[in-house]
Amino acid sequence: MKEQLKSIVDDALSQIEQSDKLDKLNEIRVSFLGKKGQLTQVLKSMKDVAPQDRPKVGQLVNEARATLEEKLEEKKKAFEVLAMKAQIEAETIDVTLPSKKPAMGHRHPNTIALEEVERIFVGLGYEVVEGPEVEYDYYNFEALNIPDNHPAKDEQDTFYVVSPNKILLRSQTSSVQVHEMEKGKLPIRMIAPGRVFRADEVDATHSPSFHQIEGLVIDKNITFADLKGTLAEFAKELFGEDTKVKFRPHHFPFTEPSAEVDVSCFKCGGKGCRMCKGSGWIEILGCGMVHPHVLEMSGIDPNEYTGFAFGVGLERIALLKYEIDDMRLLYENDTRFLEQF
Ligand code: 2NM
Repeated sequence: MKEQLKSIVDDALSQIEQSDKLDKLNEIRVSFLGKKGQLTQVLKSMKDVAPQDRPKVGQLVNEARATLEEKLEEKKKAFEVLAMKAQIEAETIDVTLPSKKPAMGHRHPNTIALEEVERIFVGLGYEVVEGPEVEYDYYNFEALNIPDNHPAKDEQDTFYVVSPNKILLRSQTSSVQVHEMEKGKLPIRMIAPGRVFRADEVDATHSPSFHQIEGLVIDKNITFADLKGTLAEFAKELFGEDTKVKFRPHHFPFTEPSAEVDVSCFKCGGKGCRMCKGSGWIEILGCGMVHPHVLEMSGIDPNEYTGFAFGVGLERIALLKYEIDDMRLLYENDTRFLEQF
C-alpha cells in the first residue's frame, strides 16, 4: 500500500513538474484528487485494509493528498507570476512616444484684438468701464448733442425697444461715458468697450451688431495735442513702432473740433498696396475734443475742464490686424477659421 501511494505521488509530482499551463494543472488535479482520481480510489480501497492498519493508511493517504495539493498550489502560483510578467511585458508604456495633444479652445480674433487695445490703454492709465446695452434715448443721443432731427436717430439706423423712441439698443458706447461724466468724479481716463447695434444690412464690412471701444479723457488743461500724442502712441503699439498717424478734419455732433485718423499702412509702409487700396493710409478711428455742450449737460464746467474722446470699431481692428477680408467670418464661429488665430 505504501509503495503504491509513493508511486502515485511520484507520478503526480512529475506530471505537475512537467505541466506547462493552468489547464493541464487542473487535469492533473482531477486525475489524482477528483472523485474518480487515483488517490481517491486508494481511499475507497480502505475496506480491504485490516482494521488495525486503517488509521496508519488513512494518515498516509492524507499526507499524500496534502503534498499534492501543496505542489499544485505552488505550480499554480508560478503560472500566475509568469502570466503577470507576460502581461506587464506586453503593456509596457514607451514614455518617449509623443503624447496626444488635447484639443484646445481658441480666443476669438475680436477677443484678441480687444485684449490688445485694453492692454495698451490700461498701460496709459485708463480704466475699462462697461455699461448697459439697452439704453435711454437720453444717454445714447441727447446727452451727446445729437438732436431729435439728426439722421443717426432715424428709425432705419437705431433699434428701438420701447416707443415712442425712448428706450433703445445703444448705437455707440459713448452712453457709458455719459454715465461716468454724470458721476462727477474727475479727472476721467476711461475706455468703454462693448457691443453696439445699428440697423445695417449684413455685408463684408457691416453687421447689425458689432463692437466699439470708445475712449474719454477729461481733466484740466487737456488739449488737442494730448489727443494726438495719445492716439499716435496707440497706433504705434497696435500696428508697430514705425506707424504714422494723420488727422483729417471731420464732423461729429459730440466733439468740436473733430477728426478722423488714418494710420500709415502697416503692410506696405505707406508705398501703397492692396491692403490700403493704393493710398498708403488706412482709416482706423474718429475722435475730437469733447463738445462744451456735452460737458455742460453732464454737469461738468467747460470753463474749468476740457477733454478728448475717440471711438474705434473692434471688428475693423481685428479685420485689419489679421488681414481678414470679410466681417461675416467673425460671426460664423467656424472653428476651422477661428483656430488660425
Ligand atoms: C467717436 C468719435 C469722436 C466720443 C465722444 C464721447 C463723449 F461721450 F465723450 F462725448 N465718447 N466718444 C467719440 C468722439 C466717439 O467715435 C467714432
